[in-house]
Amino acid sequence: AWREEPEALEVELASGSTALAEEVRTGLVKTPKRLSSRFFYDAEGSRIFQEIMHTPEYYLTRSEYEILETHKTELLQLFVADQRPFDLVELGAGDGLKTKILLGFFSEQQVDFAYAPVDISSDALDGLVADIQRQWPDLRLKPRHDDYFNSLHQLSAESDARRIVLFLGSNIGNFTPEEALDFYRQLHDQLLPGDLVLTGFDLQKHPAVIHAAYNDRQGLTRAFNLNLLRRINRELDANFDLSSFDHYEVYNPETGEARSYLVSQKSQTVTIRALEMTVPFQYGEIIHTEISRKFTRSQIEQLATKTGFSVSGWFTDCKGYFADVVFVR
Ligand code: AVI
Repeated sequence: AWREEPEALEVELASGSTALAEEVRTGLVKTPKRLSSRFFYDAEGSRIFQEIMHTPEYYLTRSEYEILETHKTELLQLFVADQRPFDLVELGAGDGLKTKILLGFFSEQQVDFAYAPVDISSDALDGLVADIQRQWPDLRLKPRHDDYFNSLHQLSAESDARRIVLFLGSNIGNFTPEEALDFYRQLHDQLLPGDLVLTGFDLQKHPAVIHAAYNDRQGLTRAFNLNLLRRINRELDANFDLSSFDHYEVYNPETGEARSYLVSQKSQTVTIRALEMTVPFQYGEIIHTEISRKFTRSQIEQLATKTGFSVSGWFTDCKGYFADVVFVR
């Protein structure tokens, strides 16, 4: 339904829909059409993602949880090896569920460290900080509501603690190969020799296992993908009919890429009022929305060496589905 109040729209556009507007303006005129998965995470998208992490098919979260629980002592040994206090800097902290395994253990062991969660969403960050203060009142916290690299820069200006960067949950898999290289190059620029990066990588495995993780039976991944259209309707005053788009995912074991699409189920035209734009769709036409890349060990090692790091720790779950890998600068 159209909204009649232009003022309300202006306020919304001013308060953060600009990046989405730019993405929609440029992405929906490309062939094939595309929208970045960066825009999945409005309040509803973040809520659905939390539910996906609990589905039987989405093994990634459980695998990483197992790794951190099983290997927390070895991880701590790596983190304190040079006898310095450290800042545990978590990029894209979200609800910090897995990180709490480490925070609880390090607190119990009276380790000298501070936790610096970094998230662009202040809602997620405020919730996490309140939660941690309640659970571990003595834990030193340095939350940063900012861009990843600005935050790292500020943290290094404030103290000379060793920096240990956490980038968990296979978030790295949502980058293109070029973006992933660029990400580690920028980390390399911000860090000092001896600093560490712990990344969660989803590994290549039987394609059927991966395919199922992005096609859960409850339809949550479908709802997650379609929610992007709902967000565009709300924030850019568009009229996507959600019932005439479907979710489709393919996993290609040759490239290690799971790709998600929205598929138009009929020939239709969508109007995006805030952009004064109409977008025609053919029957069966797709919008590419997400890449979730799965890695081999040698790809991960190459990523480290190409960007000036070396691999100093490699931890997997008992099925070998997922790896938490420590890079040293
Ligand atoms: C956040 N990211 C690592 C998830 C993934 O597996 O690519 C997002 C997701 N997309 C569909 N299900 C979960």
